[in-house]
Amino acid sequence: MTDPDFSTAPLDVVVIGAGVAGMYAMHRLREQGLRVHGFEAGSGVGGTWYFNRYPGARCDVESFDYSYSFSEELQQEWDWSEKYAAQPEILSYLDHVADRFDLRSGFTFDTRVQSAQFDEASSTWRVRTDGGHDVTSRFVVCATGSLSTANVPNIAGRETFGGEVFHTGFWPHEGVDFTGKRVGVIGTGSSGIQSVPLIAEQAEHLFVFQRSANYSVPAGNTPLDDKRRAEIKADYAERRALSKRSGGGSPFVSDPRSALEVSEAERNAAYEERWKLGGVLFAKTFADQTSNIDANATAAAFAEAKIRSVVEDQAIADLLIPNDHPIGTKRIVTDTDYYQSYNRDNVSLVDLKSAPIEAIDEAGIKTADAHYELDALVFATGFDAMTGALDRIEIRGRSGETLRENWHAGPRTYLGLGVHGFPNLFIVTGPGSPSVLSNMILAAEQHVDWIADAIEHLDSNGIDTIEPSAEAVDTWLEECSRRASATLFPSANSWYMGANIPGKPRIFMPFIGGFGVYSDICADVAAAGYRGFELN
Ligand code: N01
Repeated sequence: MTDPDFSTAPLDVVVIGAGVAGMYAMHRLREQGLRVHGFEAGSGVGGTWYFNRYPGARCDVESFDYSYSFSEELQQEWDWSEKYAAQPEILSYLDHVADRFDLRSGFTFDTRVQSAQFDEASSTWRVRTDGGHDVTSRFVVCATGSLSTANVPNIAGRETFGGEVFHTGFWPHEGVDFTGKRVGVIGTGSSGIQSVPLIAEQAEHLFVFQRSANYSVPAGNTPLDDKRRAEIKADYAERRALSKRSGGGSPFVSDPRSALEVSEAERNAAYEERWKLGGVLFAKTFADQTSNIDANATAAAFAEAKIRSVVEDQAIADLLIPNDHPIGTKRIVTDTDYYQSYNRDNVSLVDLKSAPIEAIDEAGIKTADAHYELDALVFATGFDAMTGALDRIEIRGRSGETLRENWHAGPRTYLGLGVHGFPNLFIVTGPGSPSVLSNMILAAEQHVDWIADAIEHLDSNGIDTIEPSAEAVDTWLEECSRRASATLFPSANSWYMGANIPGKPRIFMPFIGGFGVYSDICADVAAAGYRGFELN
């Protein structure tokens, strides 16, 4: 596809990224009559679902909820085959959406934005790419994703490994056949835990290198039949309304009581019900589960018993039971047969807490007490979350300051949407918004709608720029920090806290007050004439 002629006049909007947020931004902003163009590093749409093709990749939000709500026809016509959709089905869905709304024509693919610089005299952004584009635009919408910049730990000798090397977040499109191979997986977050059972089915031997154990709840995935699909579709409006008012963007609410005020029998019955429902919702069985350590301990004990009941060797179960964070304060993983994998003869758990990795060499991994010979190595080591993708673009604001400099002590936004000193730059599901704590598709829609309305407001009032005031950013940071401090989340060494990246400032990045609450705040800000933003 050839690019449009960028030289005739400034674009209205450059969209960075063609994942779920960038795709909707392209649709919504075009519908508003704006001249929009997007750049995407991948060769196709889908973002996370384009890149994360590792075996077992599956969404942990139910498929009917993890889908666009903006088009009633779209949500009625698409048929999900499973309760929790796997990556190939989600990518087909996103490809379908791109075709149906002609979104691909708005993007240049295989192209990474390298820099964006604001010019105060013309109130425009100059955006340059690694494909040689040099484009002027009134607005920039960063739909760059929260988990899109791979973290590959700098382990001594990493480059010397003689076998195949993969990162779960950038999996080969043609798939990988591990048959007959000795495979090492480093990392036991969602990506590692989801891929282990499938790699174990193929590999001659699988070594799972675990630094910290994580809590995982079985997905309880089931096929969806016509009857179930019809039931959900008949009630879609109500389901969406509940999701949009909820804390996490799906139609499930916690029991408002404390886990400690009900009897043990009632509490365990509630946990059992959530456990069967599957996935991360277990963390929200009772309202105080992630704010009261004693309430949390009851959920942790329940999960521990579940792990022990599956894993045959209790010494291995001991290692698989987390002991360094309250349950739910790192994202609970949604798995299929993860713990069962450790009952296989060809799977070994390598405990890095007792014997850390010392080096990678040509033949494999050397820990403090052994050497593991490997044919293939899988880094399931996560991402430089929430700030990584923005950090690698040279974004320069009004005074020439870079976003990187502005965020040197941690990300500073107002509502996660805008940054002081960076007029007309919008971030979708950025730090300071519910983002990764919510259903990312509904969160992206809410943000993009807000951004589109803001641009409409500017255009209909002859206003050139919108930029959060310094005070609004300070106040919002305090608000986010106050809300996070009232929970157990800051006590975990999670990627929410930036703790997985050496040297990254330690700050709880998402807004934890809930998706519904947050949406109301954004609506209220707009209704009050964009309170906290300077309009010029
Ligand atoms: O990454 P992670 P992820 N040596 O950061 C380990 C979403 N997601 O890709 O905990 C040894 O969670 C690290 O150990 P530790 C979801 O939101 C969703 O799995 O730092 N180990 C950890 O075990 C998720 O939370 C789905 O001690 C090292 C692992 O690598 C987020 O993406 C599926 C190491 C990284 O875990 C990220 O998940 C997949 C080192 N030097 C992802 N460095 C769904 O289900 C890191 N580790 C929708």
